[in-house]
Amino acid sequence: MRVLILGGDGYLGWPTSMALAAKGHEVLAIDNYMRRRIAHETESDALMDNPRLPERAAIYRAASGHAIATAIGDCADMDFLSGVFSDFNPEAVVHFAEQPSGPYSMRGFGEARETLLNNLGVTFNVIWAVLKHAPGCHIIKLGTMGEYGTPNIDIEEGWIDIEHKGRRDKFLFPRQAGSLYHTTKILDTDLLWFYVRLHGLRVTDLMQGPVYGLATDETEADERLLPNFHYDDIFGTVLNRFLVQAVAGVPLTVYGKGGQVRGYLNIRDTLQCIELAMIKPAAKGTLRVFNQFTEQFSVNDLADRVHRVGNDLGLKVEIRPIANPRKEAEEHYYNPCHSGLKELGLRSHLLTDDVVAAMFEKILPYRDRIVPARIMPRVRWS
Ligand code: USQ
Repeated sequence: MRVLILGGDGYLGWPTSMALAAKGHEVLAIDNYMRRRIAHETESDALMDNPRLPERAAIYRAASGHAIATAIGDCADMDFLSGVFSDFNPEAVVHFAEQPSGPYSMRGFGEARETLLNNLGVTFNVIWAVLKHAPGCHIIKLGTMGEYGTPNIDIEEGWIDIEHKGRRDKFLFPRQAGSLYHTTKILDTDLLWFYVRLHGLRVTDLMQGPVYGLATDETEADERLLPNFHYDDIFGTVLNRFLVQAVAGVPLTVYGKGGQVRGYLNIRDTLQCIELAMIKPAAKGTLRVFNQFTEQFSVNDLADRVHRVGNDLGLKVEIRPIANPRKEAEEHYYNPCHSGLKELGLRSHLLTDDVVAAMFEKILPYRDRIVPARIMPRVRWS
Protein backbone atom coordinates (compact mmCIF):
# COMPACT_ATOMS: atom_id res chain seq x y z
CA MET A 1 0.00 0.00 0.00
CA ARG A 2 0.99 3.64 -0.43
CA VAL A 3 1.29 4.99 3.10
CA LEU A 4 2.10 8.41 4.42
CA ILE A 5 3.68 8.57 7.89
CA LEU A 6 3.22 11.95 9.58
CA GLY A 7 5.78 12.38 12.37
CA GLY A 8 8.09 9.90 10.66
CA ASP A 9 11.15 11.02 12.66
CA GLY A 10 9.63 10.21 16.07
CA TYR A 11 10.10 7.42 18.65
CA LEU A 12 7.34 5.43 16.92
CA GLY A 13 7.16 7.11 13.51
CA TRP A 14 10.67 6.10 12.47
CA PRO A 15 10.47 2.40 13.38
CA THR A 16 6.98 2.26 11.82
CA SER A 17 8.36 3.72 8.58
CA MET A 18 11.08 1.05 8.46
CA ALA A 19 8.73 -1.80 9.38
CA LEU A 20 6.21 -0.87 6.70
CA ALA A 21 8.92 -0.41 4.06
CA ALA A 22 10.33 -3.83 5.01
CA LYS A 23 6.90 -5.36 4.37
CA GLY A 24 6.95 -3.94 0.83
CA HIS A 25 4.71 -0.91 1.34
CA GLU A 26 5.53 2.35 -0.43
CA VAL A 27 6.36 4.75 2.42
CA LEU A 28 6.67 8.53 2.52
CA ALA A 29 7.77 9.78 5.97
CA ILE A 30 7.27 13.43 6.91
CA ASP A 31 8.44 15.42 9.90
CA ASN A 32 9.11 19.02 10.94
CA TYR A 33 11.56 18.06 13.77
CA MET A 34 9.34 19.62 16.43
CA ARG A 35 10.20 16.92 18.96
CA ARG A 36 13.94 17.37 18.32
CA ARG A 37 13.57 21.12 18.80
CA ILE A 38 11.59 20.81 22.05
CA ALA A 39 14.01 18.17 23.35
CA HIS A 40 16.88 20.53 22.66
CA GLU A 41 15.16 23.56 24.20
CA THR A 42 14.24 21.64 27.36
CA GLU A 43 17.61 19.87 27.65
CA SER A 44 15.93 16.53 27.08
CA ASP A 45 17.96 15.11 24.19
CA ALA A 46 17.63 11.38 23.56
CA LEU A 47 20.20 8.85 24.78
CA MET A 48 21.62 8.07 21.34
CA ASP A 49 22.44 10.48 18.54
CA ASN A 50 19.85 9.93 15.85
CA PRO A 51 20.71 10.99 12.31
CA ARG A 52 18.18 13.29 10.67
CA LEU A 53 15.34 11.74 8.69
CA PRO A 54 16.79 11.71 5.13
CA GLU A 55 20.08 10.33 6.48
CA ARG A 56 18.28 7.63 8.46
CA ALA A 57 16.42 6.63 5.30
CA ALA A 58 19.71 6.45 3.36
CA ILE A 59 21.31 4.29 6.08
CA TYR A 60 18.27 2.00 6.10
CA ARG A 61 18.30 1.71 2.31
CA ALA A 62 21.99 0.77 2.31
CA ALA A 63 21.41 -1.81 5.06
CA SER A 64 18.18 -3.37 3.78
CA GLY A 65 17.57 -2.36 0.17
CA HIS A 66 14.20 -0.87 1.16
CA ALA A 67 13.41 2.72 0.21
CA ILE A 68 11.69 5.28 2.44
CA ALA A 69 10.91 8.60 0.77
CA THR A 70 11.17 11.58 3.13
CA ALA A 71 10.01 15.19 3.26
CA ILE A 72 10.72 17.82 5.88
CA GLY A 73 7.80 20.16 6.47
CA ASP A 74 5.07 21.19 8.86
CA CYS A 75 1.71 19.43 8.65
CA ALA A 76 0.18 22.46 10.37
CA ASP A 77 0.91 24.27 7.06
CA MET A 78 -2.02 23.31 4.82
CA ASP A 79 -0.27 24.29 1.57
CA PHE A 80 2.57 21.90 2.39
CA LEU A 81 0.24 19.07 3.44
CA SER A 82 -2.07 19.53 0.43
CA GLY A 83 0.94 19.29 -1.88
CA VAL A 84 2.05 16.07 -0.23
CA PHE A 85 -1.40 14.48 -0.46
CA SER A 86 -2.00 15.49 -4.06
CA ASP A 87 1.44 14.29 -5.23
CA PHE A 88 1.58 11.03 -3.22
CA ASN A 89 -2.14 10.11 -3.21
CA PRO A 90 -1.89 7.86 -0.13
CA GLU A 91 -4.14 4.89 0.50
CA ALA A 92 -3.42 5.17 4.23
CA VAL A 93 -2.06 7.95 6.44
CA VAL A 94 -0.60 7.20 9.88
CA HIS A 95 -0.86 10.34 11.98
CA PHE A 96 1.81 10.60 14.71
CA ALA A 97 2.49 14.29 14.04
CA GLU A 98 1.65 15.63 17.48
CA GLN A 99 3.42 17.05 20.49
CA PRO A 100 3.46 13.76 22.46
CA SER A 101 4.50 14.76 25.98
CA GLY A 102 2.09 15.19 28.89
CA PRO A 103 4.70 16.96 31.05
CA TYR A 104 5.63 19.42 28.26
CA SER A 105 1.96 20.34 27.82
CA MET A 106 1.77 21.18 31.55
CA ARG A 107 4.92 23.33 31.69
CA GLY A 108 3.23 26.71 31.19
CA PHE A 109 1.00 28.78 28.94
CA GLY A 110 3.30 28.75 25.89
CA GLU A 111 3.82 25.01 25.94
CA ALA A 112 0.12 24.31 26.56
CA ARG A 113 -0.89 26.59 23.70
CA GLU A 114 1.70 25.09 21.35
CA THR A 115 0.44 21.57 22.15
CA LEU A 116 -3.20 22.52 21.67
CA LEU A 117 -2.71 24.44 18.41
CA ASN A 118 -0.30 21.95 16.88
CA ASN A 119 -2.21 18.79 17.75
CA LEU A 120 -5.68 20.01 16.85
CA GLY A 121 -4.43 22.00 13.84
CA VAL A 122 -2.60 19.05 12.32
CA THR A 123 -5.53 16.67 12.83
CA PHE A 124 -7.84 19.22 11.23
CA ASN A 125 -5.50 19.63 8.24
CA VAL A 126 -5.16 15.87 7.81
CA ILE A 127 -8.95 15.52 7.69
CA TRP A 128 -9.24 18.27 5.05
CA ALA A 129 -6.30 16.98 3.02
CA VAL A 130 -7.99 13.58 2.86
CA LEU A 131 -11.35 15.12 1.92
CA LYS A 132 -9.82 17.26 -0.83
CA HIS A 133 -7.14 15.03 -2.31
CA ALA A 134 -7.58 11.38 -1.27
CA PRO A 135 -11.19 10.73 -0.18
CA GLY A 136 -10.74 6.95 0.09
CA CYS A 137 -7.62 7.23 2.26
CA HIS A 138 -7.79 5.44 5.63
CA ILE A 139 -6.74 7.70 8.52
CA ILE A 140 -4.88 5.80 11.25
CA LYS A 141 -4.67 8.15 14.20
CA LEU A 142 -2.58 7.64 17.31
CA GLY A 143 -4.80 8.32 20.27
CA THR A 144 -4.00 7.37 23.85
CA MET A 145 -5.43 5.22 26.63
CA GLY A 146 -5.05 8.41 28.67
CA GLU A 147 -8.18 9.74 26.93
CA TYR A 148 -10.27 7.53 29.23
CA GLY A 149 -8.43 8.43 32.44
CA THR A 150 -8.97 6.00 35.30
CA PRO A 151 -12.75 5.68 35.75
CA ASN A 152 -14.22 3.46 38.43
CA ILE A 153 -15.94 1.27 35.80
CA ASP A 154 -14.61 -1.07 33.08
CA ILE A 155 -13.25 0.80 30.04
CA GLU A 156 -14.80 -0.34 26.75
CA GLU A 157 -13.04 -0.32 23.40
CA GLY A 158 -14.01 3.17 22.29
CA TRP A 159 -17.79 2.87 22.42
CA ILE A 160 -20.39 2.22 25.11
CA ASP A 161 -24.10 1.35 24.94
CA ILE A 162 -26.07 3.47 27.35
CA GLU A 163 -29.61 2.83 28.50
CA HIS A 164 -31.23 5.96 29.86
CA LYS A 165 -34.86 6.35 30.94
CA GLY A 166 -35.89 3.29 28.96
CA ARG A 167 -34.08 4.17 25.69
CA ARG A 168 -30.70 2.96 24.39
CA ASP A 169 -27.98 4.47 22.20
CA LYS A 170 -24.26 4.01 21.50
CA PHE A 171 -21.74 6.75 22.40
CA LEU A 172 -18.02 7.29 22.58
CA PHE A 173 -16.88 6.02 26.00
CA PRO A 174 -16.69 8.94 28.49
CA ARG A 175 -13.26 10.53 28.52
CA GLN A 176 -11.48 12.57 31.18
CA ALA A 177 -7.76 13.03 30.66
CA GLY A 178 -5.04 13.89 33.17
CA SER A 179 -2.93 16.33 31.12
CA LEU A 180 -3.52 18.93 28.43
CA TYR A 181 -1.67 16.70 25.94
CA HIS A 182 -4.04 13.80 26.67
CA THR A 183 -6.97 16.23 26.39
CA THR A 184 -5.87 17.23 22.86
CA LYS A 185 -6.21 13.56 21.93
CA ILE A 186 -9.83 13.60 23.17
CA LEU A 187 -10.50 16.68 21.06
CA ASP A 188 -8.86 14.98 18.04
CA THR A 189 -11.21 12.02 18.47
CA ASP A 190 -14.22 14.33 18.57
CA LEU A 191 -13.05 16.13 15.40
CA LEU A 192 -12.54 12.86 13.57
CA TRP A 193 -15.92 11.52 14.68
CA PHE A 194 -17.63 14.70 13.48
CA TYR A 195 -16.09 14.39 10.00
CA VAL A 196 -16.75 10.64 9.87
CA ARG A 197 -20.45 11.40 10.47
CA LEU A 198 -20.45 14.30 8.04
CA HIS A 199 -18.42 12.96 5.13
CA GLY A 200 -18.09 9.20 5.60
CA LEU A 201 -14.34 9.16 6.26
CA ARG A 202 -12.71 5.87 7.27
CA VAL A 203 -10.77 6.26 10.53
CA THR A 204 -9.02 4.01 13.04
CA ASP A 205 -8.22 5.68 16.37
CA LEU A 206 -5.61 3.70 18.29
CA MET A 207 -5.86 4.29 22.05
CA GLN A 208 -2.30 3.39 22.86
CA GLY A 209 -0.79 2.90 26.32
CA PRO A 210 2.80 3.82 27.24
CA VAL A 211 5.30 2.10 24.93
CA TYR A 212 8.66 0.65 26.00
CA GLY A 213 11.67 -0.69 24.15
CA LEU A 214 14.12 0.35 21.49
CA ALA A 215 14.98 -2.64 19.32
CA THR A 216 12.89 -3.76 16.36
CA ASP A 217 13.75 -6.20 13.56
CA GLU A 218 14.92 -3.32 11.40
CA THR A 219 17.19 -1.64 13.98
CA GLU A 220 19.44 -4.70 14.23
CA ALA A 221 21.38 -3.83 11.06
CA ASP A 222 22.91 -0.55 12.29
CA GLU A 223 22.71 1.22 15.66
CA ARG A 224 22.12 4.52 13.85
CA LEU A 225 18.67 3.12 12.99
CA LEU A 226 17.58 2.98 16.65
CA PRO A 227 14.59 5.17 17.53
CA ASN A 228 15.09 8.33 19.58
CA PHE A 229 15.20 6.79 23.04
CA HIS A 230 14.29 9.26 25.77
CA TYR A 231 14.87 8.86 29.49
CA ASP A 232 14.18 12.47 30.51
CA ASP A 233 11.08 13.55 32.45
CA ILE A 234 9.58 15.23 29.35
CA PHE A 235 9.62 12.56 26.65
CA GLY A 236 10.74 9.38 28.41
CA THR A 237 8.03 6.81 29.17
CA VAL A 238 8.21 5.22 32.58
CA LEU A 239 9.79 1.83 31.87
CA ASN A 240 12.39 3.31 29.51
CA ARG A 241 13.23 5.83 32.24
CA PHE A 242 13.56 3.18 34.94
CA LEU A 243 15.97 1.14 32.80
CA VAL A 244 18.24 4.14 32.24
CA GLN A 245 18.01 5.14 35.91
CA ALA A 246 19.08 1.61 36.90
CA VAL A 247 22.07 1.81 34.54
CA ALA A 248 23.03 5.27 35.83
CA GLY A 249 22.77 4.23 39.50
CA VAL A 250 19.93 6.70 40.13
CA PRO A 251 17.17 5.31 42.43
CA LEU A 252 14.02 4.53 40.44
CA THR A 253 11.65 7.51 40.50
CA VAL A 254 8.30 5.99 41.47
CA TYR A 255 5.86 8.92 41.59
CA GLY A 256 3.81 8.87 44.79
CA LYS A 257 2.34 5.55 45.92
CA GLY A 258 3.14 3.85 42.59
CA GLY A 259 -0.28 2.20 42.34
CA GLN A 260 -0.96 3.99 39.00
CA VAL A 261 -1.94 1.20 36.57
CA ARG A 262 -1.66 1.61 32.81
CA GLY A 263 -1.79 -0.72 29.79
CA TYR A 264 1.72 -1.09 28.30
CA LEU A 265 3.13 -2.48 25.08
CA ASN A 266 6.45 -3.31 23.46
CA ILE A 267 7.47 -1.04 20.57
CA ARG A 268 7.46 -4.14 18.34
CA ASP A 269 3.74 -4.51 19.02
CA THR A 270 3.07 -0.88 18.08
CA LEU A 271 4.49 -1.68 14.64
CA GLN A 272 2.32 -4.79 14.30
CA CYS A 273 -0.83 -2.95 15.41
CA ILE A 274 -0.31 -0.21 12.85
CA GLU A 275 0.27 -2.62 10.01
CA LEU A 276 -2.76 -4.71 11.03
CA ALA A 277 -4.97 -1.61 11.16
CA MET A 278 -3.64 -0.57 7.76
CA ILE A 279 -4.09 -3.82 5.86
CA LYS A 280 -7.50 -4.44 7.46
CA PRO A 281 -8.91 -0.90 7.22
CA ALA A 282 -11.95 0.63 8.87
CA ALA A 283 -15.05 0.62 6.66
CA LYS A 284 -16.11 3.86 5.01
CA GLY A 285 -18.17 6.00 7.38
CA THR A 286 -16.80 4.40 10.55
CA LEU A 287 -14.64 5.54 13.42
CA ARG A 288 -13.08 2.28 14.60
CA VAL A 289 -11.40 2.41 18.00
CA PHE A 290 -8.90 -0.09 19.39
CA ASN A 291 -7.34 -0.08 22.85
CA GLN A 292 -3.69 -0.63 21.96
CA PHE A 293 -1.81 -2.31 24.79
CA THR A 294 -0.96 -5.87 25.72
CA GLU A 295 -0.52 -6.01 29.52
CA GLN A 296 -1.34 -3.92 32.58
CA PHE A 297 1.17 -3.01 35.25
CA SER A 298 1.32 -0.61 38.15
CA VAL A 299 4.35 1.68 38.42
CA ASN A 300 5.43 -0.42 41.43
CA ASP A 301 5.24 -3.63 39.31
CA LEU A 302 7.59 -2.06 36.75
CA ALA A 303 10.00 -0.77 39.39
CA ASP A 304 10.12 -4.20 41.08
CA ARG A 305 10.84 -5.88 37.73
CA VAL A 306 13.65 -3.49 36.82
CA HIS A 307 15.05 -3.82 40.35
CA ARG A 308 15.11 -7.63 40.19
CA VAL A 309 16.47 -8.04 36.65
CA GLY A 310 18.97 -5.19 37.09
CA ASN A 311 20.35 -6.67 40.29
CA ASP A 312 20.66 -10.09 38.59
CA LEU A 313 22.82 -8.36 35.96
CA GLY A 314 25.07 -6.91 38.67
CA LEU A 315 23.64 -3.38 38.76
CA LYS A 316 22.87 -1.88 42.15
CA VAL A 317 19.26 -0.84 41.67
CA GLU A 318 17.36 1.07 44.34
CA ILE A 319 13.73 2.19 44.35
CA ARG A 320 12.99 5.55 45.98
CA PRO A 321 9.43 6.91 45.70
CA ILE A 322 9.26 10.69 45.31
CA ALA A 323 6.41 13.20 45.59
CA ASN A 324 4.18 12.87 42.54
CA PRO A 325 4.66 15.86 40.22
CA ARG A 326 1.36 15.00 38.47
CA LYS A 327 -2.26 15.16 39.57
CA GLU A 328 -3.46 11.58 39.12
CA ALA A 329 -5.01 8.75 41.15
CA GLU A 330 -2.26 6.70 42.80
CA GLU A 331 -4.61 3.84 43.74
CA HIS A 332 -7.56 3.08 41.48
CA TYR A 333 -9.68 0.54 39.65
CA TYR A 334 -8.48 -0.22 36.09
CA ASN A 335 -9.99 -2.76 33.73
CA PRO A 336 -9.91 -1.77 30.04
CA CYS A 337 -10.98 -4.20 27.25
CA HIS A 338 -8.41 -4.79 24.53
CA SER A 339 -9.64 -7.56 22.28
CA GLY A 340 -9.96 -5.80 18.90
CA LEU A 341 -6.32 -5.89 17.82
CA LYS A 342 -5.94 -9.50 18.98
CA GLU A 343 -8.91 -10.36 16.77
CA LEU A 344 -7.14 -8.65 13.84
CA GLY A 345 -4.12 -10.91 14.45
CA LEU A 346 -1.84 -9.18 16.98
CA ARG A 347 0.70 -11.59 18.50
CA SER A 348 1.99 -9.87 21.61
CA HIS A 349 5.59 -9.60 22.79
CA LEU A 350 5.08 -9.70 26.55
CA LEU A 351 7.34 -8.18 29.19
CA THR A 352 9.46 -11.13 30.38
CA ASP A 353 12.68 -10.91 32.39
CA ASP A 354 14.55 -11.75 29.17
CA VAL A 355 12.97 -8.78 27.41
CA VAL A 356 14.02 -6.50 30.29
CA ALA A 357 17.55 -7.95 30.23
CA ALA A 358 17.78 -7.43 26.44
CA MET A 359 16.80 -3.78 26.87
CA PHE A 360 19.52 -3.38 29.52
CA GLU A 361 22.05 -4.86 27.08
CA LYS A 362 21.11 -2.24 24.48
CA ILE A 363 21.35 0.64 26.95
CA LEU A 364 24.55 -0.31 28.80
CA PRO A 365 26.97 0.70 26.00
CA TYR A 366 25.54 4.25 26.24
CA ARG A 367 26.00 4.53 30.02
CA ASP A 368 28.49 7.40 29.77
CA ARG A 369 26.04 9.48 27.76
CA ILE A 370 23.38 9.55 30.49
CA VAL A 371 22.88 13.06 31.91
CA PRO A 372 21.48 12.66 35.46
CA ALA A 373 20.07 16.22 35.44
CA ARG A 374 17.47 15.06 32.87
CA ILE A 375 16.05 12.41 35.19
CA MET A 376 14.22 14.08 38.09
CA PRO A 377 10.83 15.63 37.26
CA ARG A 378 11.14 19.30 36.30
CA VAL A 379 7.44 19.95 35.58
CA ARG A 380 4.65 19.97 38.17
CA TRP A 381 0.95 19.80 37.35
CA SER A 382 0.08 22.45 39.94
N1 USQ B 1 5.68 7.64 36.31
C1 USQ B 1 6.41 7.38 37.47
N2 USQ B 1 7.72 7.69 37.46
C2 USQ B 1 8.37 8.22 36.38
C3 USQ B 1 7.64 8.46 35.21
C4 USQ B 1 6.28 8.16 35.21
O1 USQ B 1 5.86 6.90 38.47
O2 USQ B 1 9.57 8.48 36.47
C5 USQ B 1 4.24 7.27 36.25
C6 USQ B 1 3.34 8.42 35.83
O3 USQ B 1 3.01 9.24 36.92
C7 USQ B 1 2.16 7.65 35.23
C8 USQ B 1 2.79 6.39 34.64
O4 USQ B 1 4.07 6.29 35.27
O5 USQ B 1 1.26 7.28 36.24
C9 USQ B 1 2.97 6.43 33.14
O6 USQ B 1 3.70 7.61 32.82
P1 USQ B 1 4.46 7.81 31.42
O7 USQ B 1 5.26 9.06 31.54
O8 USQ B 1 5.14 6.55 31.03
O9 USQ B 1 3.23 7.98 30.42
P2 USQ B 1 2.32 9.23 30.05
O10 USQ B 1 2.78 10.52 30.58
O11 USQ B 1 0.92 8.86 30.37
O12 USQ B 1 2.51 9.34 28.49
C10 USQ B 1 3.01 8.29 27.67
C11 USQ B 1 3.41 8.90 26.34
C12 USQ B 1 2.18 9.47 25.68
C13 USQ B 1 1.13 8.38 25.56
C14 USQ B 1 0.82 7.78 26.93
C15 USQ B 1 -0.11 6.60 26.92
O13 USQ B 1 4.40 9.88 26.53
O14 USQ B 1 2.53 9.98 24.41
O15 USQ B 1 -0.05 8.92 25.03
O16 USQ B 1 2.06 7.29 27.49
S1 USQ B 1 -1.20 6.57 28.32
O17 USQ B 1 -0.40 6.74 29.55
O18 USQ B 1 -1.90 5.31 28.34
O19 USQ B 1 -2.08 7.68 28.18
